Amino acid sequence: MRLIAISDIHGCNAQLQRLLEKVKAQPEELLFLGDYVDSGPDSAKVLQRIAALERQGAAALLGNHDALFLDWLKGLEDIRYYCDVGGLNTINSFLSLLDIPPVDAFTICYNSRKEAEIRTLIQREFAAEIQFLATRPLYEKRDQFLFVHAGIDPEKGLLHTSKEQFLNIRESFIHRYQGEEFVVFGHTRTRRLHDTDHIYYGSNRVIGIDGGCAYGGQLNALIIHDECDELYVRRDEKWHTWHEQGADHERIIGRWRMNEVHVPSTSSKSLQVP
Ligand SMILES: [Mn+2]
Repeated sequence: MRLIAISDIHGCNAQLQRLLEKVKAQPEELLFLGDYVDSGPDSAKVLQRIAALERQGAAALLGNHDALFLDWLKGLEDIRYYCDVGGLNTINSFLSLLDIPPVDAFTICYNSRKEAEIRTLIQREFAAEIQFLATRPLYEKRDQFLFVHAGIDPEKGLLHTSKEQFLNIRESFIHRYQGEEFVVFGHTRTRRLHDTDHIYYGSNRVIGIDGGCAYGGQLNALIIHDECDELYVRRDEKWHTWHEQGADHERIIGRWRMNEVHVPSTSSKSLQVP
């Protein structure tokens, strides 16, 4: 079975739909690494799509933005901060599913009665989606791969990583992780790690996949079968494939193969998209 990881969709429902059409995955092959909401235009639809796939067998983790949205719904997050990090589009994506016109930032930020009204409405009308989000796990293990939103504590390891670290850790994990398992993560845009939106294969067995789709980048799918492939859609919705043959990639896949009982063929083809 293949494993297909996708992260940081951030309301980019059109790109997600195209990526899924091209990947042609079975639901149980899919792992979503969180941050379904905020910034992009269609957070509510993304959430409904992910919840449906999860019911069919996909894995779906919690991201820090998903946690922020839940906190705002519980009255634990300041609306001005939440709007600053893309939350207004999330709120309006839910209102639009109810055929309610969008609320502007000024109204929701400075009219607490209106804010409470909208919060109550979303809680009532989207109880199933909110319950889905509130029950997302923080990590998923498959064979020698660990899937997380942001990373794990590089010193203490998986079992002693706090929720805060699972959702928010960056450089200290990415550069100092030295564990045996491959860790697939989102959250930190790969452009910050290697100057492109493609998947980042660190020589220390970390694989970053956040292509920054909601910020003008691309939505990546890491496809793990007998080797790692990448399929992606850029925000302009044009399709490309890309198959890294660089040194880090070869090294990391080499290590993975050494640990595998089944040694895959080296001649397997990457996915080709016309
Ligand atoms: Mn994140």
